[in-house]
Amino acid sequence: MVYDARKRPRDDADAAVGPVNKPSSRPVGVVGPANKPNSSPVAGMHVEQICSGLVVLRGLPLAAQQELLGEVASLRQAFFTADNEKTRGCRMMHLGKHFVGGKVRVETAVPTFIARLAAEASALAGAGAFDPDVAVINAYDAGARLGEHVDRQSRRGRAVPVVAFSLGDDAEFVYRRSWKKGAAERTLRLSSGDALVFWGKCRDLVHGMSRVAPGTSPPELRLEVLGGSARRVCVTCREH
Ligand SMILES: O=C(O)CCC(=O)C(=O)O
Repeated sequence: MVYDARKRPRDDADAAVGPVNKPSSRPVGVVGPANKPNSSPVAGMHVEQICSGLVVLRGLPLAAQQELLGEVASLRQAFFTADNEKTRGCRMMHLGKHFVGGKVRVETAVPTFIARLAAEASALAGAGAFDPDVAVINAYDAGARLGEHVDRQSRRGRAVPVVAFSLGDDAEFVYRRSWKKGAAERTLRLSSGDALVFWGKCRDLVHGMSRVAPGTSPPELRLEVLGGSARRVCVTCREH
C-alpha cells in the first residue's frame, strides 16, 4: 500500500499556542532555481499552519523518507544512549558543532541531502533561508519518550527555524508556549514523512515527545537498518 500521510485527518488537539491562524494549505513554494522545474521531494508536501511560527509539512514521499533513513544509517557517527529521566529508550546522535559540558565538540557534518531537505522545508513553511550545520538524530524504541526542553537558538536569533523530520511510527509531540506553570500544553501527532518547522514566536517552544504509537510506520521503511530496535527516528536540524 502506498502510504499517504496527507490523507490523515488533522488532530483536534492541534490548536495553536498563541493566536490561532486557521490551518492553511498554501501553494507549494519554489525552492529550486526559478527557471528550472522544481524536483525537490519537499515541493509536494502539504502545508499545515498551526499558528504563526509553527508549521507541519505532511507527506514527504516514501522514496525520500527511505533516502533520509539511508543517510542516517550510513553515518559514521555513533549513536549514544541517553536513557535518563528525560530521554527514556532513546538513542541520540549529534552532527555538526555541539556543546557538551560547556565545551565545543565538532562531530560529523550534517550530510548535504539532509541539509538540503531541511532548507527546502524551511522555505516551503515560510521560515525563509536556512543553512543547517547542526543536527540531532533521535532513535526511539517502543515506549520511548523525550522530556520537555527548549532547543538552543541560532547565533542569528529566533528567526532561524528548527526543522525536524519524522520517520517510522507516529509520535505525540507535546508543546507549550513557556515553562510557566499553567501554560497550555498541546499535542501534535507526527507521522512518518512529516516535517515540523518552528521559528519566530514559536522558536523557543517548550517541547518533547510523549509517546510512540506502535505499528504505525509505513511497512516499507526498514528502521532495522539502524541496528537496535528503533521504532521512530527524528532528524532535527538547526543552524548554529
Ligand atoms: O522526536 C521529536 O519529535 C522531537 C525531537 C526533539 O525535540 C529534539 O531532538 O530536540
